[in-house]
Amino acid sequence: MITCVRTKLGELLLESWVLLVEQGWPYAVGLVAGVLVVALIARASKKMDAPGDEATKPASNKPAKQSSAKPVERRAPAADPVQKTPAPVDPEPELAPDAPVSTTAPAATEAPVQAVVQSKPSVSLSERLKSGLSRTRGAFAGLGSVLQGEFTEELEEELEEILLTSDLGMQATTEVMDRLRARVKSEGLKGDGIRDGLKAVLLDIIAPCEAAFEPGEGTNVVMMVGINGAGKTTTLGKLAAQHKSQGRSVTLAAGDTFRAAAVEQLKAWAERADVPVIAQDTGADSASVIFDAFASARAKSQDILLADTAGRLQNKDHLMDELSKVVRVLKKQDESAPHEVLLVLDAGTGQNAISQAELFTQAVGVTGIVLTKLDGTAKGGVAFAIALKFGIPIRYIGVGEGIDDLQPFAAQAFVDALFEPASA
Ligand SMILES: Nc1nc2c(ncn2[C@@H]2O[C@H](COP(=O)(O)OP(=O)(O)OP(=O)(O)O)[C@@H](O)[C@H]2O)c(=O)[nH]1
Ligand SMILES: [Mg+2]
Repeated sequence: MITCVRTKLGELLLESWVLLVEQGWPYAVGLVAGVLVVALIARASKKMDAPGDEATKPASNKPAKQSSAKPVERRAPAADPVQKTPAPVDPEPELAPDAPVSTTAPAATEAPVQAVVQSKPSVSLSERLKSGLSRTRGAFAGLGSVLQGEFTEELEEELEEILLTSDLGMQATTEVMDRLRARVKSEGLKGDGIRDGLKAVLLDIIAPCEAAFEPGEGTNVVMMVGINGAGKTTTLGKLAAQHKSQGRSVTLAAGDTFRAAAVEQLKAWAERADVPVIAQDTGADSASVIFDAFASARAKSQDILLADTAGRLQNKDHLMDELSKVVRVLKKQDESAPHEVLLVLDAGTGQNAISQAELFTQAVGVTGIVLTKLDGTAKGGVAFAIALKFGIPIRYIGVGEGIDDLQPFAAQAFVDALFEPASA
């Protein structure tokens, strides 16, 4: 626009020069006055355009710029739907400085837990156990179509395959088949009778493992051991809540000093279960943390000290030695400590659980087993293999990530769940 006005002025000045020559000065003066007026208008319009001189910017740009500025957004957070996106972001930076280093850890662990807890009212624990065993159940429930008539060689083969695919392992499968064969022979079982016979054989094997831990006098130390990610800390949190609800005083010991954020994870569980936790920094000596925690818990006459430990592979000798050291130092305070060593087994790890049970028992004398993640795709068969080989009590079953998702092991319910029809 400015360029256009300037061109016009040039033309007018030229015309006034021509008039001065051809018509005399009065005409020329009149024209020059007109030119001056046009020049003033042009100057004024140039000032208005000045902020960027981008002639393409419409006048409406200014209000638009203001509406996208932050102060405007903060003033009316609810009115503008676009501002709902930044709204949830705001609390995070506010929270972050409050908590030390690992604020994100408890937040991350809390989210899924809450989700599971919220979904609970509609699904009972036994329902979740049944659905947790759905793979195994699928295989066992299919027995109906297999078990018809006589106990033939073909049927034996099919049964063997079902047991193997349900994670019983070769040794336990052979034992189960031998016992079943003997029953079929002595009782003349056929069809559905063979199914009931199998159920009875499995129950015979697993029933002796149904034994609850009964805390004794004084402070009972319960130590959680197992491989990485088996569910030790989660189970510990659930246990804290259970003991507390049964009227016991509980303290937690943050013995996993290896994994960054492990302490924060435990603190989050302590908060949820509303129990105190004794912790030191990551990298501290696990044995000394648990030793100190035991001394403190005894001084405060606590009923239960739940000690977390770092996950470790059972075949890493130096890591297993560290665990043995925890037991050794605890015994310096109380020869009967630890009163319970809970091996936490992810039910989905299959036959590797046998090796875990063997090597953890050698290192720290496992006194009880927790089978976790039975609400997932785990097959329950490994429980029978462990029962046959070690006879260690199975104390609990983990059927979810929520604080209440820990069931005392009940052999009959466990076996029944394996045989539940898929539609149940
Ligand atoms: N679905 C389901 N998830 C579980 C169960 N128990 C634990 N988990 C989940 O398994 C994951 C690992 O659990 P943790 O308790 O941290 O395992 P950990 O043995 O303490 O792991 P490390 O300390 O790393 O050795 C988490 O996401 C838990 O929520 C369970 O019974 N069911
Ligand atoms: Mg842990």
